[in-house]
Amino acid sequence: MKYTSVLIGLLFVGLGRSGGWTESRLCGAEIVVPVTWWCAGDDEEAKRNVRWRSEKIRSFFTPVVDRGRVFVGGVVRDREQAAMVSLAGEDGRLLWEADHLLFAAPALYAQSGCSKPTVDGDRAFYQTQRGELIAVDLDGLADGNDGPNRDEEAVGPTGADIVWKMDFGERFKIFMEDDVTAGDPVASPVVIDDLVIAVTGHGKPRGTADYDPKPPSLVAVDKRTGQVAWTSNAPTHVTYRQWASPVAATVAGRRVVLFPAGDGVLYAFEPRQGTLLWKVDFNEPSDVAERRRSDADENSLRGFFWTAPTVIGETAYGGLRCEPGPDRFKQWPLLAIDLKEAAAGRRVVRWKFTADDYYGTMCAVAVDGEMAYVLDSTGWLRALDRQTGRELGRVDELPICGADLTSPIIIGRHLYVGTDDGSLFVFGLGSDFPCLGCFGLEGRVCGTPVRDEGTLYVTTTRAVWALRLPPELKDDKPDK
Ligand SMILES: [Ca+2]
Ligand SMILES: [Ca+2]
Repeated sequence: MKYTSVLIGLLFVGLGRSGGWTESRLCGAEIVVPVTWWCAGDDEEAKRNVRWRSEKIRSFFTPVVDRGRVFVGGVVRDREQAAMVSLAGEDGRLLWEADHLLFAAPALYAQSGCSKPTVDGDRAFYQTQRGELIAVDLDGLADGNDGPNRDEEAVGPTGADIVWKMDFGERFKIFMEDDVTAGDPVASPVVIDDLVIAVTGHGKPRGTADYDPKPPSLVAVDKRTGQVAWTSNAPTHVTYRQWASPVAATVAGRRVVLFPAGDGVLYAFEPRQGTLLWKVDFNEPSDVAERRRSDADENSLRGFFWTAPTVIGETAYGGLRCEPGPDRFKQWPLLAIDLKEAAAGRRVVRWKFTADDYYGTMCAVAVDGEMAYVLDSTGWLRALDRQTGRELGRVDELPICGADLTSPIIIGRHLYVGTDDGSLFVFGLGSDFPCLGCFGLEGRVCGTPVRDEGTLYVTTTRAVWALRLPPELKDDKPDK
């Protein structure tokens, strides 16, 4: 099922506003939270909790805060245009806006727009839903027109300064569906030294075996000029498409860029030259064999990365899922894979989590010193022992209703989880992870929140929010 059709099928009931203790009833779910910080509306309570909100852009992705500015990729003008915007951290006013064409698609499908940007120095790099890689000047045109690209489409004080851009479809003939693809996630590039490394999104028509192995899936570009440094056309076959972001890591003393690919294999490249160093398959061989015995078609044999695995030290935590649509093989395990062993050519699974009621995840795993927190595709939030993968605690039935984009994230000493009904839940850490409260927003909360001093920035499919951190959430530990 596409994200978009998930969205259509939702019944938004929302949180009941009834003072102190609050019940949320959505899709049969009930959760009791000790306090709700109401943020929607114009009343005194919302004014107390909200520094500002901007309806300039709607976003599925996480914002980035840099030197007092908030950068958000999404869609604008009732989803008619993809855009990257820069908002002032103090009041949310628009500093600049870069507009990009969307695939010609029904407006409802046009949700993903532009990716989460990656900020490096005075530049941001991001990708569009149409398969473009864009470099933009954080200061906009206010400090002049920078870079080889001088053909700015927007002029005036809020025009964006595009430094360079590359169209993967035009340049490499990658395959991208059009109207259906419009609702898919968009990968974010990673910057390593002078190179921007990006996943092109190359895929194949849904439900077919028709994959062209020639176009590259991973491209490294000089961050100053936009010139191609190297490309890789690994993998040679994909399950569907590729939208998990690359990850910079150090494994066995060597810097690598990890590419979570469309065949469920994690590829490690030397970042300067693009030499493939090693790879490790996240598909369990026994699972693939079992699916083959069950007469699975070729597109159901192997899962692919819906999101990048979480790399902590030399362990990668993550799981795979199959092609969107009815999935006969729902029990995709969550794995902790030893990357140091992988670099030595050995596939060592440190632990594998499965359960009769665990159907896999499409989200990133949040990991701290003790626990790995995973939000599964039925809306259950579980705390697993980071060393063994044993389940130590869970919260049943968060009002997710098939949420497939929101990842849990640890900020300071708290775990944040956004849901489809406009709630942002906050939990304490540990195996019992008690619910501490909930922000009541509007729109789906799909990107993870970002904290900057006493402000929490959150994007939803309705607005960008700058929230005042309640005193009970201010902690004394630095952010992780
Ligand atoms: Ca400029
Ligand atoms: Ca320019």
